[in-house]
Amino acid sequence: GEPLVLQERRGGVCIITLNRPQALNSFTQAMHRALASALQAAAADAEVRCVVLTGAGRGFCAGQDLADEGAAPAPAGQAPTDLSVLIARHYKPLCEQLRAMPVPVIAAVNGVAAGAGANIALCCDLVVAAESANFIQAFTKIGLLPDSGGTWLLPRLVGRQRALGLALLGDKLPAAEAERIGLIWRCVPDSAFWTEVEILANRLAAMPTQALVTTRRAMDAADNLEFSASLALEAREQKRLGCAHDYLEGVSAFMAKRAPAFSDR
Ligand code: T3D
Repeated sequence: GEPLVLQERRGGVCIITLNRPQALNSFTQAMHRALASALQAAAADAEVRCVVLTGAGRGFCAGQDLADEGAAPAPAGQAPTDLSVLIARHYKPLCEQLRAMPVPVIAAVNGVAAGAGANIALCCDLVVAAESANFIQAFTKIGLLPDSGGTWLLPRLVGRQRALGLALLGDKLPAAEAERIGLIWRCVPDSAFWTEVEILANRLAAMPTQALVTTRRAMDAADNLEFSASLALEAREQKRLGCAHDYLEGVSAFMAKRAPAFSDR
C-alpha cells in the first residue's frame, strides 16, 4: 500500500510527510517505525540542512491511533493495556530524536494537531501553522495526561496558567491564538502556508547549521543550569564554533559585503 511516511528532498530541505490521511495521520506502531527511519535517513544525509515535518490531507496528526495495537483499552476483567510500552518503544525515542536532530526541524502544521500530534509538533524547533489548523491537548478528554513532552513543554512555552488551561480543558486552540500566546512561532494564512514554510526552510538551510543546532542544544541544557553554568557552556560552545569554517566564512562575507556561503554541517 501507500507508504506511511513520505520523504522528499528539495535542495537542502527534506520534507517528511505523515501519510495516513484517512485517520488524520494518527500514529500506529508502523507509522512510528516509518517516521523514525525517515528522520534517521535525513540526519545521516549530508545534503540535508533542514527538515520539515508535515501531514498529508486535512490534518497534521491526531496523536495515537486509538484503535491500533497496544493502545486500545482492555475490556473490564482483562489485563489492562500498558500504555507505557508504546511510550518507551515509540514516543519517547521520537521526542528525543527530534530534539537531537543535527539540523533545524520545522513542524509545518497544515491542519489539526491533537494529543501526541500537538506535542510532537512542539518538540520541533519552529512551529508554523496554517490559519485553519488547531492545537488540541486531547489527552484528558480520554482520561490521560499530556505525554510526548507536553507537561515539560507547555509550561515552558506559555507559562503554568495557560499550560494548565490548555491541558486540563483540552479545548481547540486556533493557530492564530497559539501564535498570540507564544505556543508556536507563526500562524500563516492557508493560501500562503506552503510558500511561507518553504521560505523559512530554505532560509534555515542556508544558515550555519552548527550554530543553529548548538543554539538549540544550549537552550535545552540551560533548563537544568544555573546562570553562571550557562555562561560557561556558551563560552565552551563559542570556542568550538569559532574554530569552524562557517565562522570564517560568515565574518569574511560580512567584511566583503557579500552573501555568505555556509557549508559546515
Ligand atoms: O502510550 C500511549 O499510546 C498513550 C499515548 C497517547 C498519546 C495520545 O495522542 S492520546 C490522544 C489521542 N488522540 C485523540 O484523542 C484525538 C482523537 N481525535 C479527535 O478528537 C478528532 O478526530 C479531531 C479533533 C482530531 C479532529 O476532528 P474532526 O471532526 O475534524 O475529524 P474526525 O471525523 O474526528 O476524524 C476523521 C477520521 O480520523 C475519523 O475516521 P472515520 O470516521 O472517517 O473513519 C476518525 O475516527 C479518525 N481519527 C481521528 N483521530 C483518530 C482517529 N482514529 C484513530 N485514532 C485517532 N486518534
